[in-house]
Amino acid sequence: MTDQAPIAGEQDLDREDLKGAADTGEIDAIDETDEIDESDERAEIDGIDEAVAVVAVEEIDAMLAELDDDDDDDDDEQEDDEENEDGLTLGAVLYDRDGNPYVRDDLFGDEGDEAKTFRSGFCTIVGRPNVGKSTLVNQMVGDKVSIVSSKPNTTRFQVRGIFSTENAQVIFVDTPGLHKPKTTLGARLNESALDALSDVDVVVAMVEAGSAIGPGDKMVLERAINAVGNRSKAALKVVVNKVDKSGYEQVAERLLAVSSVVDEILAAKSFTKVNVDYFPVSAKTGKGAKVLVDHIISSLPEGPAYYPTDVTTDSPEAVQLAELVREQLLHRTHDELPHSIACRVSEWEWPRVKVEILVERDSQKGIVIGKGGAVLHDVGVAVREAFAAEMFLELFVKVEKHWQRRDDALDRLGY
Ligand SMILES: Nc1nc2c(ncn2[C@@H]2O[C@H](COP(=O)(O)OP(=O)(O)O)[C@@H](O)[C@H]2O)c(=O)[nH]1
Ligand SMILES: [Mg+2]
Repeated sequence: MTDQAPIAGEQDLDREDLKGAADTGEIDAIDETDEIDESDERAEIDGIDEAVAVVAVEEIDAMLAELDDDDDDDDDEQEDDEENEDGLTLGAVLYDRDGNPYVRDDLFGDEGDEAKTFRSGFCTIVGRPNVGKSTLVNQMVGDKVSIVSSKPNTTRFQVRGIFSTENAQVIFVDTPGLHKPKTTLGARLNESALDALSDVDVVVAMVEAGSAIGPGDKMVLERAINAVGNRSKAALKVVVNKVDKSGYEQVAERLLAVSSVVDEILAAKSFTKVNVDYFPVSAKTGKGAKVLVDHIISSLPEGPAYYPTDVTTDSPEAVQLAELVREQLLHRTHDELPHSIACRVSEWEWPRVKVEILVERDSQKGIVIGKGGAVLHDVGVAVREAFAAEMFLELFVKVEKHWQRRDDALDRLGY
């Protein structure tokens, strides 16, 4: 992987951490008043808003304390291992001859009924472009399944990131950012994000700690609330992301602001049963992600694993590869160009692979190729490093006029 691409390995929250937490069933609620130390007078405060703020500040204190405390990691891992053994659920999910998963709960004795409960379901992440949805999905899954860049509208597909523990499987659905579309591609991206909100178990609506809750965020929250509002079993998790960039007063302020917007929307729609929790998170460092994942799992219905438990995405390899090429190009291009780039694998004869890079204008072709082919060369090196060193990767640049506005081109690209 390249240094531009945040991946799980570089971050301090790893898959085992998440697994351990889920296995032990330890749930570290930040919105529930019973989690507050009873000696703390602030716990007496009546009313959700204050409770959210109090716990949020405590949560962030703990997060900051952890930052100085890297040595603890080994001990934690050991503890998790021990607890894993205690809460063992042996192969509760099996696969039949056709590879379909099913649950056998008659294989074990009566003891530990709770541990045997297997939960599974879909969790869709929505938010304005660039708030950090893809980064969070990668962080929660513990693998790089969705590409990330500082340019808005990087994600063009619904990307599924699959996270499995012994007791649960969450299928995270990363979506393109919800925004006001200017092109046919933009309209399709919005549709795709809204599509992913139908029939979900959990919706994560994400805002950023560093900027005020604007009209774009309100639209996102409204869509998210609509998706869960009439379904008593669906839950909404509101995430305030990028807390690593803000002081905790600002984070607490943002948590309060977003919760009052949510309350307003709920009141306006007369939804009374919506189950909403608030989480301060840094998708980039992983702080707060484990708590969030635990909560998401506890909100899932009982059900079998939908995917084999050792896969982290259902994106075909050719799509993953084309996306990695696009990610590297996004890191090296500016202004309007990132939106004009599309990539697709045109030949796959492993280890020989050809990827076509589409741009919209002749003038863009030169920029993508770079002086003496320098840009393409660097992209190729980074992609091979991230994907497979033994691959022979050929990159071609083609001009396809106005592909973003043409249905036929979008169909061909799978958008
Ligand atoms: N500082 C900081 N940056 C973040 C965090 N999460 C995401 N980012 C950055 O925000 C930009 C957009 O992230 P991305 O995941 O592509 O956002 P998306 O458009 O919502 O999917 C990237 O440059 C990320 O590295 C975070 O928690 N902290
Ligand atoms: Mg994204």
